[in-house]
Amino acid sequence: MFSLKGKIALITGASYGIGYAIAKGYARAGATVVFNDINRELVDKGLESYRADGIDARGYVCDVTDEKAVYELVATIEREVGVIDILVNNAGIIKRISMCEMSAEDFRRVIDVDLIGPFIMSKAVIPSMIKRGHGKIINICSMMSELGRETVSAYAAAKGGLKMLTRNICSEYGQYNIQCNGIGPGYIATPQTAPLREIQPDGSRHPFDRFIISKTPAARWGTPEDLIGPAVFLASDASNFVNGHILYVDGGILAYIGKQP
Ligand code: NAP
Ligand code: GCO
Repeated sequence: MFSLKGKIALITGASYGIGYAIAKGYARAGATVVFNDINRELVDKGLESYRADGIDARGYVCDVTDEKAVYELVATIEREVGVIDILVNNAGIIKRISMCEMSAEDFRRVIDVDLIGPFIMSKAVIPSMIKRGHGKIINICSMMSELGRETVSAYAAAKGGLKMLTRNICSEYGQYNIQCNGIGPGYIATPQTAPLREIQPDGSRHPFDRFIISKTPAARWGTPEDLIGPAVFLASDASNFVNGHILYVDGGILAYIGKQP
């Protein structure tokens, strides 16, 4: 029931990082992997990585916030590869700026990519899922779907909204055997969090790095590979009665008050 054989999976923003790891896991589980990224350079870089990993992935350039381009992308994939069975809304950005210093334009851009992008991608694939009688949508949420912190107001608002969009897609389309769930990664070692793990000039670990280690019962940062099993589960028949759920893959952060300093 965990096999993805015969399924076509589209993972957005999957040239590297979490999206790439999930796509690799899907390929290993038997799926045909399709991905998009924001420019040709990233798509080509991604294709090279997939080839090196022995994965025959298809890559397309598409900005998830461009509604016309998204509908063209889905139509092209349906023509060239087949109907999308699994959509992972992974593409995302973060801008770490204190709220009162943040422009409305910057705030809007984060909401655009992290929340409106998944909205557009989901509504572009749902009609064919309804016709097929099944579909899986997995939204990559965040700890910030539940918690706030300084400088991530736009990102937290987007990821909190993405949690509720997940529940609403479940509510509106569950009757068509479409399951829409979220994965809430904890703090994962990818380029997006590299600034939070930079070694300090004196050679010590970044204060935020030490802080996350103290807040995580697993006492380590997650890796993109930690997300593969949960992502395969939510894309497979094993989760056909799981809907509207946010599966936190955070090493226990959300359960833990944190180690006494
Ligand atoms: P990331 O840098 O956020 O990767 C996101 C990918 O999406 C990049 O390839 C990025 O391209 C692409 N992208 C950005 N805007 C796009 C757009 N408008 N259209 C299409 N693609 C776009 O790295 P990540 O850490 O692997 O994050 C992946 C997802 O997990 C994101 O949604 C992130 O919010 C979420 N997440 C990350 C963590 C973590 O600790 N790393 C934890 C929880 C959730 P560019 O390289 O050009 O930006
Ligand atoms: C931050 C981090 C987090 C992670 C992730 C945690 O600045 O706090 O970037 O937001 O990206 O979303 O789940």
